[in-house]
Amino acid sequence: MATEEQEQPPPTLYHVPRTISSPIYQLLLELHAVDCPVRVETLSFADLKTKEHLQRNPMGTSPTYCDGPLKIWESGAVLQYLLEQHDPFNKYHPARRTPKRAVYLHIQQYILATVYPFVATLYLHTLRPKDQQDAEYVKSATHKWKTLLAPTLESFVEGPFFLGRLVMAIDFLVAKPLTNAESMGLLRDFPKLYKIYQCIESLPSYSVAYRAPPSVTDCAECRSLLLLPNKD
Ligand SMILES: N[C@@H](CCC(=O)N[C@@H](CS)C(=O)NCC(=O)O)C(=O)O
Repeated sequence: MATEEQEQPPPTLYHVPRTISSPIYQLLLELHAVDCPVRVETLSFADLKTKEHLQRNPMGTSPTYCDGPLKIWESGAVLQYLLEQHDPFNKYHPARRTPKRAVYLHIQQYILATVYPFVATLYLHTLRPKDQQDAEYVKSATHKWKTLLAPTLESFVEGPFFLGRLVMAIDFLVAKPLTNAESMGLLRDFPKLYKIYQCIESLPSYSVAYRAPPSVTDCAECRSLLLLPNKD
C-alpha cells in the first residue's frame, strides 16, 4: 500500500503562458528550480475554470502554487515565497531589513497592484474588434500610460535595471506588462523600460515561460549584462 509521503504531489506552479505566472516561471528557470523541486503545469484559460482548478484557486486565475495543503494564488505572494525558498543567497531579491529591500518591495507592489492590471486591461480591450472597442477609454488610458504610469515606472530605474547593475526579480516581473506595452506600440518611447524588456526577453527562459519564439534581440549590452554566451 502507498504511504502518505508517496502520494503527496510535488510542489506545483500552475501556469498559463503570457499571463502574470510567466515571470514567476521564468525566474524558477533562472534559479534551476523547475522540475526539481518545483513542477510547472501549463494550463489553458479554459482549464482555470474547471472544478479541479477552482478547488485550488476559487478565483480561477493564473498563477496558483500548491505544496501539500498550501494553496496560494496571488502572484506577489507566490513570487515572494518561491524566492525565499529557492533564492537563499539573494541573487534576485535583496536581503531583508535593508533599504534596498524597501525600494524593491515598493517597485514590486507598484508593478503588481498598479501597472500590470492597468496595462493588461488596456491590452485585452485592444484585442477586441475595432467596432467593439471604446475609443474614449483607449485614448485616455493610452494618455495615462504615456504621461503617468510609464514615466513613473521609468523614474524608478537606476539603470540598467531597477536597482542598478544587477538584474532582480522585479525586472523579470515588469517584463509581463512591458510585453503587452510593446505589443501595443507603447514601449519604445521609454528607453530605460525598453532596455529592461529587451534584456529579459533575450533570455532563452523567456521563450519557454512566455511560449514565444526565440528572441530576435541581439544586443551586446544585454548579453554582457546577463552574461549570455556571445553569439559572434
Ligand atoms: N491579483 C491576481 C490576478 C491574477 C489574474 O487576474 N491573472 C489573469 C492572467 S494575467 C487571469 O488568470 N485571468 C483569467 C481570468 O480572470 O479568468 C494576481 O496578481 O495573481
